[in-house]
Amino acid sequence: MSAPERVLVITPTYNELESLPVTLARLRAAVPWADVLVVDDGSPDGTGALADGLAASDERVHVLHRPRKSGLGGAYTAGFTWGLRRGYDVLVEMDADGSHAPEQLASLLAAVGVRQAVGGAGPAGPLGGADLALGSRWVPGGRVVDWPLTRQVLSRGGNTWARWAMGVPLRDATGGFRAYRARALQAVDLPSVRSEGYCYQLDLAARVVRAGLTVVEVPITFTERAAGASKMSRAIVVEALWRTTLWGARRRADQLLALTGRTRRRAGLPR
Ligand SMILES: Nc1nc2c(ncn2[C@@H]2O[C@H](COP(=O)(O)OP(=O)(O)OP(=O)(O)O)[C@@H](O)[C@H]2O)c(=O)[nH]1
Ligand SMILES: [Mg+2]
Repeated sequence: MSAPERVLVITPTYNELESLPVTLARLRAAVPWADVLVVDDGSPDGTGALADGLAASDERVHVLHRPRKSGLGGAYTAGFTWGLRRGYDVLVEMDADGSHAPEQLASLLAAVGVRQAVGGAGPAGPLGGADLALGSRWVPGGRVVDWPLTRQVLSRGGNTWARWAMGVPLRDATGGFRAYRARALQAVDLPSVRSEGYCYQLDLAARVVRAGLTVVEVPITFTERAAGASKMSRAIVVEALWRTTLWGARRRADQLLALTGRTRRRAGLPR
């Protein structure tokens, strides 16, 4: 009988004093066998100290402190690196602000084949699921609650644009509620990822697809945060726009070069 799989839920925080304890309590109740890593960027409101307090009384909770606010992408890369070094089988991204329902985590875990997530009958160990499961707002069954129309339009529009520019057939590649098999993260070459914000999510999903691994989208209900302030900014949107445009232009140029090469070869000309 194989050992149960080890799951690490990574939750980045910046000024989430009100939200973090609620989110962690829900998570520990929903998936008590998963470990948690809070990655705090020196939150001035004391979220880091609060997380240390929670970790002191719960051996499944861990905290990684970074000195200052350095972006969501870097926080996740630091968390993934921490988890991969410790041999976790599955690494999950989940926001602290309550937008991602811990009660829906089991369906993401089931999609990457974690047997504990489907009731634990039979031997533990991989069921042969996907390499990456994306929590998706924009597939049938997916929903958003209390999210302003402007944000919905931005998210849907951004995903449509990214799908076209990057050629990645995903409905919601910018979301931050997802479960990776360790092998998917090992395939993406984390140290070379430069993107932040939404772009980080897109970048990683595209890299997993291009590595030839399997990505599935699982419907989720995304709920607007009840407390604290959003860290979403114009800079994050602008970054996503210029990076996807650049990636898209490169992809089209590569396609064009490949096409020209094929045509010249067929005509018997040197390339
Ligand atoms: N460690 C760290 N966490 C961050 C940083 N920026 C945002 N976060 C956390 O990442 C999660 C998502 O950030 P949000 O502010 O909710 O941004 P968002 O979900 O993209 O936007 P909203 O839909 O407006 O909430 C939250 O748990 C934040 O506290 C950062 O620079 N460092
Ligand atoms: Mg949020």
